[in-house]
Amino acid sequence: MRFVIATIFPEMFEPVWSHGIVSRALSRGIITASCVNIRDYAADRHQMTDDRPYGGGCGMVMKPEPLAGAIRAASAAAPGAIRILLSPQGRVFDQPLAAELAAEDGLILVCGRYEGTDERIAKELIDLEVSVGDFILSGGEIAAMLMLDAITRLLPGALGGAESAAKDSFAQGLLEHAHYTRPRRFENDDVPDVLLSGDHGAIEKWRLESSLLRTLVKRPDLLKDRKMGPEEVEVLKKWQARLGELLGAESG
Ligand code: 9D3
Repeated sequence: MRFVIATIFPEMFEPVWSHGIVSRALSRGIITASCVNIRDYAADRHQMTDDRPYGGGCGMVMKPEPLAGAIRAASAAAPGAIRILLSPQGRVFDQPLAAELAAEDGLILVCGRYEGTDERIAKELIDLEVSVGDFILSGGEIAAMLMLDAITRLLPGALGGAESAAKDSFAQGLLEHAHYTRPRRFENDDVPDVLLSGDHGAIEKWRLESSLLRTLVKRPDLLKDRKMGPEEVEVLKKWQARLGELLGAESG
């Protein structure tokens, strides 16, 4: 996967290139990454990248010429790459979109600043607009970093264990089960016995139950349109019965 970032703040990405999974994917040749500085394509003496909005109003708008120059330079560096504008008006980024984008050869991530980008950029030079959620950021850079991380970890060989990404509970639409490590007793709180039993069948069952109950309590929206397997139905039926007994005792 080839990533090219168009930004006025390429230095913001330096810690991303030099840490963790993205850094390892770079050194393994799983991804390549470069930045195009939008300011380098500004024509005037002061290299301005913003200007006042036509029609008036407060705030500044990103000028079209430097952005167009930067996007064309990025496209030349990554022919065939999908050109993505990070924008609050885009399709909301989620795991399925991360998986779709991970299948591409190249991604150009265009980071806006100021109140917005000149409309003619999105119309002519952008294939897809992406938002990372319903909250207000100061620009596209942090959104681009988030996408870089989520997409890179899906690429073959990027993670330690071969199947780590596929096994991620979130990839299966559930939250992760609870995790424990040493010590066995921490501040008078013990690790569940089943995890020390060595019974791998029982451990898998406990983990599925932990995943399902956490999802039911913390993120019921995730269970809503998800088709469940027979083991999952069994676990939830068991809890349904337990709650039924409790409520029966309460009302009776
Ligand atoms: C104060 C200006 N806003 C009116 C409510 C409009 C606005 C313009 C520019 C809001 C945010 C931004 C900068 N944001 C991004 O570039 C951005 C973003 C975001 O703010 N939220 C979620 N995803 C993204 S991707 C890029």
